[in-house]
Amino acid sequence: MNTNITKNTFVNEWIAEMAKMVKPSEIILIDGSKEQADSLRAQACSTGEMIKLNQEALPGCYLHRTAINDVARVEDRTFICTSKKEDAGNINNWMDPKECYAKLSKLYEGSYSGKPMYVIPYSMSVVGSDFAKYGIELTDSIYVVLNMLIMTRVGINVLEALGDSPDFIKGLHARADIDAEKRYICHFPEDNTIWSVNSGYGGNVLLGKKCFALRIASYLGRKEGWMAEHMLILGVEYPNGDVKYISAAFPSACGKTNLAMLIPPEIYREKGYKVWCVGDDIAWLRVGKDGRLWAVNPENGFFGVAPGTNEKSNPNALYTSMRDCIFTNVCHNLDDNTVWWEGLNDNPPANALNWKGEKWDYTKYDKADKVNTSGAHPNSRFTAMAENCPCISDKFNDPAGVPISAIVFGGRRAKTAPLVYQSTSWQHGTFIGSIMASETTAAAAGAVGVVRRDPMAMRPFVGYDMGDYWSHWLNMGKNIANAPKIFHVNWFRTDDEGHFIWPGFGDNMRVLAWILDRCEGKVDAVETPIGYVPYAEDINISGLDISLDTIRELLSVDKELWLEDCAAIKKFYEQVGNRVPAELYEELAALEARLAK
Ligand code: OXD
Ligand code: MN
Repeated sequence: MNTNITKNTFVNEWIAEMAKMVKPSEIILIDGSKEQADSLRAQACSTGEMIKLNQEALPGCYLHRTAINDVARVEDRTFICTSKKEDAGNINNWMDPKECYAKLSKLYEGSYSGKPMYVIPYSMSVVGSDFAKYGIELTDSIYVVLNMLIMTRVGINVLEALGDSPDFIKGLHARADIDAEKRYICHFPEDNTIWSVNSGYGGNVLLGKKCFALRIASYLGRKEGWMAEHMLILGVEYPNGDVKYISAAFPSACGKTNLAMLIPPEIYREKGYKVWCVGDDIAWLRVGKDGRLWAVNPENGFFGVAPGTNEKSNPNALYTSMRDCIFTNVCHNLDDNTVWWEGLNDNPPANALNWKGEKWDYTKYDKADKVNTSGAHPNSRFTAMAENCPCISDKFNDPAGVPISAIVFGGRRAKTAPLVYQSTSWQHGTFIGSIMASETTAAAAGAVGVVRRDPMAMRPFVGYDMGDYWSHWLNMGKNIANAPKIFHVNWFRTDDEGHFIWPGFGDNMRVLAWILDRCEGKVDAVETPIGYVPYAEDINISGLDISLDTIRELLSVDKELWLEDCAAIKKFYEQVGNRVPAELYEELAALEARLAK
């Protein structure tokens, strides 16, 4: 078998070594051409791996179903394999690299037999740019190839940019038996290597995304002096044409895609305000020559959650998903060969297959048992091209990225966090990021949700020790002469009946406007124990059915709740271990002292 399929001997030798283990029938280089992609799509449809949808309603769109035991990222089977356990830290699962290579080699052995090996050369960020990092993913799945073609920049030009360098991330993926008990998503940051086996689900197998652009990249960023973050990037255009950029980190399923593609309310639109999307999930950030922090979205598409996406929540995402898109695990409407998901509209199809491919009866839908009764899986996805997004920023392909004015952290908190507050310094902002948390909706009526600490929304994605990661944040702050201001938002505050108080979605623009006004020094704020909070009058509520008193309530800080939170934060820091920077303990002590006054 010819394994010399590139001009790079490091690539060829690695392919040969992997091929010896997985034993493919042939090796196919993915060249990024339309002809090759068309032929792979046709092949996937002929085997049932994909279903071609109604091409009039959904041009270029396809449906794929994963195995029913393989529908989400698997954090408990995700490992950081550093030679020293302490370098992976307490929050990550760790395996000794030698042991892991040996264990997984057995699972990979012969796993491609009878199937081709697809070699995908891809770039995270614009090929040839200062931000760009290259990877090669080997896979036995056409679905993976077609998703990678949307999510990353793939093609021969990546190999040309790599030249004869050994500096690429080696990713090996095999579906093997899709055995959940033998599923492993393993990262070897010291070897620039990712091994994924026994899964066919996006976040586990599209290796450019979480595995490379967050876990491996965060490790590289620390080594090289930049940051890889779980952040959307958006630009707010002012009526005079100026655009200010914000990056924001929220835990998974807290509305990053919706915020990134926000449509401002009428009162802003009529004045000429617009919001442009640069990215919805990942930001790579570097200090520019001008002393500002510059960001790119290293991805080339969106891997968005389908349920809940609709004309109100995110018309831009809906439009983007209506062409050249791969839908995964959504409901298949057999009457018109289109797709449907919970929250799309109030018309579930009567003649449909559910995400498992079984005949679906929408009248049996039970909110308490979504996985078994819904048409679309709660984690069903659309893989859509950034260039098809109506609000994609004209800076999306700019190799320099965009200058960031504000960093925003956020979580889902029923009571504790106010609608918005601002840190008093970069160090305090790092502290705010480190204590980020989100509440799961509690099953028992009336019970408060379970709080999961998710620092910087990176809990599942830091490729090294969390304490070291916070030190890296503090160090970065020292090198950014003109650092972004750091904020925290909470769209999810509820009243005593558990209803959300803030309308969210497009109206979040009102909070972004305050944030940017603060960055420009255009508005005052109230100093509270947790940071700067807006004067209620400074949140624009014109056109909203909300009173100033409600805004006051949304902005209130309950000292008792915060003191309870401090105790929980202390416990979490202890869990993170002995590499938590002293500066963060100082911030915690100072917060407690201010609250106790
Ligand atoms: C996530 C995602 O799980 O982006 O965060 O898919
Ligand atoms: Mn994400």
